[in-house]
Amino acid sequence: MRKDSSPDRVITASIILFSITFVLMSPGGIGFCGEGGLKLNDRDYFEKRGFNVLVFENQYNGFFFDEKTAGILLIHHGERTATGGAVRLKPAPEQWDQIPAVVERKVDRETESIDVLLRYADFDFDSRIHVQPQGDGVVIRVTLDKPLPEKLEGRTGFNLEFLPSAYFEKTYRMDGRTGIFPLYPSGPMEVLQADTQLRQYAGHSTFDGHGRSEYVEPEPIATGRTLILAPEDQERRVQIQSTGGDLMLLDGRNVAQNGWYVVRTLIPANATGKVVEWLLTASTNPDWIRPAMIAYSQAGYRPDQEKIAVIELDKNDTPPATASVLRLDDRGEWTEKFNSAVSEWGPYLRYHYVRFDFSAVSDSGLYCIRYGGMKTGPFPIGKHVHDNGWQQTLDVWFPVQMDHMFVNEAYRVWHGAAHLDDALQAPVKHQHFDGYRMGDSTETRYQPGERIPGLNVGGWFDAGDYDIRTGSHCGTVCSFVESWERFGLLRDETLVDQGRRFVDIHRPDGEPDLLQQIEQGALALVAQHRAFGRAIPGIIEPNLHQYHHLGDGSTITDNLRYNPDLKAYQSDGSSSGTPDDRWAFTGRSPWDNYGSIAALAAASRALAGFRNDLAAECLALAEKGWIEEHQHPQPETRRGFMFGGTRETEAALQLFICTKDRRYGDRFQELLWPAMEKGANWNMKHAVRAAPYMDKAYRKRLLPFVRKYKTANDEMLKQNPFGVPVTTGGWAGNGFVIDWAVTNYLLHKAFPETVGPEYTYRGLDYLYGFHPASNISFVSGVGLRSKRVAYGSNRADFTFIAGGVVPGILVLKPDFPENKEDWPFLWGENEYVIDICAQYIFLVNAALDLGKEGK
Ligand SMILES: [Ca+2]
Ligand SMILES: [Ca+2]
Ligand SMILES: [Ca+2]
Repeated sequence: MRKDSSPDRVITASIILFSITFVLMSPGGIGFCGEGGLKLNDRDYFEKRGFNVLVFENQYNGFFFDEKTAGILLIHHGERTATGGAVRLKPAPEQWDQIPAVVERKVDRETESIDVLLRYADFDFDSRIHVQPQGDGVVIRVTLDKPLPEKLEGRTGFNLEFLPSAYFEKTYRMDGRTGIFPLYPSGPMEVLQADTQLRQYAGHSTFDGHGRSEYVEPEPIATGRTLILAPEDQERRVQIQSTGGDLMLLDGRNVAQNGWYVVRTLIPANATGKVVEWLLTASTNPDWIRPAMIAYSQAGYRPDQEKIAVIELDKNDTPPATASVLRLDDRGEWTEKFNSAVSEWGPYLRYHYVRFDFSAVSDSGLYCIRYGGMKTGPFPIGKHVHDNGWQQTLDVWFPVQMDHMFVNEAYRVWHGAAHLDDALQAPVKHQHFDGYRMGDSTETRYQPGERIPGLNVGGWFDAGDYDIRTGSHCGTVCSFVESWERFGLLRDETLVDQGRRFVDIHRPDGEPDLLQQIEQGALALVAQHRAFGRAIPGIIEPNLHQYHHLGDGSTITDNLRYNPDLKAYQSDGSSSGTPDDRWAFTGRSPWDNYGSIAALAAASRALAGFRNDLAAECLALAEKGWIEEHQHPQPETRRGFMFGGTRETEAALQLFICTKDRRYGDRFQELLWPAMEKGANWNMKHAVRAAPYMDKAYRKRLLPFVRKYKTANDEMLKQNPFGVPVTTGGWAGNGFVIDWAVTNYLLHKAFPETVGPEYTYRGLDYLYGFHPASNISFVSGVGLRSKRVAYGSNRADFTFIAGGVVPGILVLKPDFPENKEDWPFLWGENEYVIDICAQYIFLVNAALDLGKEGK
């Protein structure tokens, strides 16, 4: 999904919960116990112990369309189990189906109700949703002022989507008929004529008819008036009664693996006033207290580092005053080694927090933390604990992401050589669903649709999708070069053979893997400069029905050059008539071009002595690009621009490091200092990276900013109990935390008297489990318990790619931190991306370097 929207780009996005009128009825005889009804709380959602109903607090933001975080949401015994409650135009809407805009949302404290006015502009169609407590549930009522537009008759309904993984291995009952929720999608389908399909995002289609003019929709797996989900489970039991039309239960996964179980009632034709009314009740445990969560590092701690656990508590919990650390002996017995009072931190989001400082424990060994009746899993303390933290990211995760290569691992093939049919010039005036766009001209010497030679080389699948996104490639290459220059990582566990397009994991080939990855990135960037004389924004599948691909990247296209003389799905063996070749988006972008100039300059240093010809070409292209970009200057309009951050700054610095030419150094400072005045925290990462190459005056000028930065670091402990920057955008913030921790490492190296090592360790601990909501490590395969369900290319199998770093904790408005480990498909929580993974390699090595300071 990844476009340049993640939090170190634009912190936007957010999610609004739509409140629908769920009426929790007294359900009579099925054991819906609870103490009283839902109350509208001061955060504008309906609350009772063990159950919350959020009504469009989180809205569709239009950025990635339906992110399954908007509409009416249910949080049931601490888990978000339902989402997307809204009037929808399909039985099981996919990500790119039309979403309603919220025209108005009114919270009425007098009547304790929430009203939302929704609009589908395409059809000039408005609907109102009213949600109000009733009995011990909510009533959800849909009303229309005007009847459904004719085109929407028979296909418009009120939908609420239940999380499949929350109901796996559970049953349902529809009007007394019982069923088991399907573990794997297998429900009945209906085939419909393509021309009856409602417009999807920008006229694209998610369905590949393969030459047939049709599409499919799921049919109900159960129909009736009263549905009970999970009657056997007090923590998950929800009853929905429809007072009007039938309820239908559908399995959205039949059309899209990231679909949910949908409960829906159709809106009748020619009707106004109340058209749908549900009474929704959830069973609750009146004494429910969410178990305490002890946040700590699953990877363990160095003996000399700060060691803090943050304990997250239900607001109804009464926290014990002390916690202890136990040590495991060789007989398997735990002995208390340390105990101390916990210190109150206070409320943050929806929980209550205390902190437990056990820095005093420093003997090597295996430990756990005990708090109240809880014990954590074991974690090590020792000088070695971070030694292996970065290796799987380089050994496995990056090789798996390599585009244009066949990637093997022992008996397993991850994917074949992909995108050998790259690439065609993208058409003009085109808005792509992954954020790319073309203006009125190609701004190249190529005609729309024309083949561009030489682009089928190098690069990585940018994220859980498969595009070459230039911006993230530049960040990745720069970070790799920084790891190379700072830490000299010679590790060689992977064979990379560019000539044969062959990669073999766990097979050393005598060449450092890091340099081989730098080469992989440089080849893709150089190919763009050869073809266009500059960088372009990226290369991506043209069709939405290709883009949502899951699995082997070599099967997204047919790997045969498009030949317009053949019919679609016809091939002459070397070309085909299927228009599936990727498109190069070629609009002029100083942001991408300067990023590319920076990356090529950096790569030229690392590749010198390894691939001399490529190194020389990288530097020549960077210098030529710099001159040409200045010949027609155009403002950069991306990353951090509001804080004066530009990629020209990065390009100037990298060229200065390469050439020591004062012109670059002067331009760097000319751009940097005004930017520091505008947004020092944003631009500090550039400022500190330059410090080793600049004179004393530079350091002197930087020092006051560094002092302020350090103060801001310490202030973070007032904002949240973890003392790291926790973002609240629609893409969770691990990238931001890593960036911050790395910047602090560089500051510590440059200004050791001002900035200590603790922030770097803290950022790493955060990734490894020292964070809200759960204590899982966000790096797959690193730490005792880590992400085993993530949004990699293999997500349909509910699995992971070792060494990948996920975005982490998404904060749903107003107060719900979430990272689902039983559901891979929430990209804002679980999608690995290349530049963040590269920075993670640097961060672990930074921590290892701190360990060598001999404290
Ligand atoms: Ca992408
Ligand atoms: Ca190697
Ligand atoms: Ca093709």
